[in-house]
Amino acid sequence: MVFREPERGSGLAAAVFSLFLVALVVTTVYIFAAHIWPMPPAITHVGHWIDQQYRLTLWVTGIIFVLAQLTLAWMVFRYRDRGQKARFVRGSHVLEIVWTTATLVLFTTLGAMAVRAWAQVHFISPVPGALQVDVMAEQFTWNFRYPGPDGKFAPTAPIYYSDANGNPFGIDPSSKDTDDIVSPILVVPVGQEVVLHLESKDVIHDFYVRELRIKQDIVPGMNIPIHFTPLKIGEYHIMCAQLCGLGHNRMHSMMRVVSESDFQKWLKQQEAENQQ
Ligand SMILES: [Cu+2]
Repeated sequence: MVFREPERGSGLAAAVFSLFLVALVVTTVYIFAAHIWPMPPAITHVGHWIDQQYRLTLWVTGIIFVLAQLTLAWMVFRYRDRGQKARFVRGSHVLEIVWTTATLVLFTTLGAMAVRAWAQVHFISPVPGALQVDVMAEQFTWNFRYPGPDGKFAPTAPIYYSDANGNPFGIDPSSKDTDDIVSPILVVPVGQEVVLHLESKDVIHDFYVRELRIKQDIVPGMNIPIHFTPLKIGEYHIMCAQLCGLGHNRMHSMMRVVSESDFQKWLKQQEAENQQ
């Protein structure tokens, strides 16, 4: 019987793997630091808070990521196989308690700091008198409904849904309230709070406007309100951020933020078209 001495020494493999880890760290940091895919600037106060929170989280987790990966790379090389005998290590309870507690404190603190932005979107009600708009999502279009001059939404029912007849919201034709405005784009006045009531006719869609830093799922059978105050006049893309079928990539509309007077003008125009 021939005993073969096992191969010793893993210098090359350890060096290659350590270098790979270092390259991974450098590439990852570069992707974030170089702002290769920057977000367009936020146009709401809440959007700025969300950006701040995101930057803070990225810095904290980024520093930990870099330190942890570089330590790993160093360990891989430092403790490579040089023919030494392996040793059993029992671990350290103290260390485990320390890093579990540190992680807990870190994430709880980051969470607590995000409460302001989160609460502003999800728990704090919009101001009374905010502009109310109904949003209907369906495969693969968006429609927006304004209450019209009387300030009231007409009653709707699914049996009246008819895109062909220009009634995507299913407004009851027998209703006397016929002044609702239905539009394929969202037009809102700058500096005013807007409440969107999100509804879907068929599958789950997602209302996403990058500049608002809002991304909200729309679930059939639910009416989900979101609110925001746009602070910058301009045109912004509304995208569906939920893979909702074959035409998902076409499910797109625009949000136009205009001055108060332009908004009133637009409403008047829509009302006039309604009466024709
Ligand atoms: Cu969709």
